[in-house]
Amino acid sequence: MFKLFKNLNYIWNKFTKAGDDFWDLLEEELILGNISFETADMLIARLKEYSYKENISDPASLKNQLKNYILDILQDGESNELLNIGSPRPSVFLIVGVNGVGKTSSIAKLANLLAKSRKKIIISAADTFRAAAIEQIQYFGEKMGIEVVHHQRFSDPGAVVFDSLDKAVAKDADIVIIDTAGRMQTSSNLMDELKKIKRVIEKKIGREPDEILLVIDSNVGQNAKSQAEIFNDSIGVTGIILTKIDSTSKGGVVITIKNDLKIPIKLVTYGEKIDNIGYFNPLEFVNELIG
Ligand SMILES: Nc1nc2c(ncn2[C@@H]2O[C@H](COP(=O)(O)OP(=O)(O)O)[C@@H](O)[C@H]2O)c(=O)[nH]1
Ligand SMILES: [Mg+2]
Repeated sequence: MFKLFKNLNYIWNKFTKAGDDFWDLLEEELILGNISFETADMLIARLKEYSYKENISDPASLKNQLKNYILDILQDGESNELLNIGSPRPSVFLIVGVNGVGKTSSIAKLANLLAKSRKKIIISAADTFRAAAIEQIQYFGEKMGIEVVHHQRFSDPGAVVFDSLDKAVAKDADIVIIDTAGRMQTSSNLMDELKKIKRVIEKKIGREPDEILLVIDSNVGQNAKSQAEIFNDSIGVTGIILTKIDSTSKGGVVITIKNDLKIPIKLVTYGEKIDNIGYFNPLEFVNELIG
């Protein structure tokens, strides 16, 4: 696949039998891979219990069992990695996240991915705050032949979304993908704006957005959890887009986000090219992470 998380392969080869050094090093590496202290602790405790109960201490078997425990977390719950696309049309995806995490570029990638499966997409340029955000998405739209609905800079994002949803109905679009701002004067300002956008959507389509996808930069590490908490508490998050996994060895935080907040990871991006995006695959992820 692609370079992903810090590979733990060396640990399984370094020891012939699990002892204190093995457990300490394994826990340390999990935490360095940005699995939170609590989650790493829980995984190690489960694995130790298994080891003692079953009297199994060879690293290869423990490695497989650890993979199972992580898969348990990632595959837990009714929510899967698939995007909620369907009727009634159009499906509405709201894309949120702090500045610079990769919202706008992920939207271009996602639009391109969905357009390939013959979905008619409208992009809504509702980040009216950041300089050049509108031009950035317009540029992608023109290149991909996807319509971008936009207003002037500093105009009301709610009005852009309102127009985008009208346009989607008029053009019989399948999916509307909404870009949003990542930075305001204060974080409560940003959350208020996102809540307002959400209300505009709800009024217009008579239901919640079909997806509220939080974009997380895999390089930010443990801070990602508090970002997820803030967005989830304010507007509700249905899934994560994990970006920039080509440039990190710290992707383990998504295990914590899934374990603690029950938010599934839906998509990953792994480069700046338009097709550097894929649906999240838990098994692939665990194999990359654990070796
Ligand atoms: N290497 C790499 N860079 C990325 C990826 N996704 C986004 N970027 C870069 O991150 C920067 C910020 O992206 P942007 O979409 O403007 O972030 P936004 O502020 O959240 O909209 C840009 O330079 C992107 O090219 C990725 O998967 N891999
Ligand atoms: Mg942007």
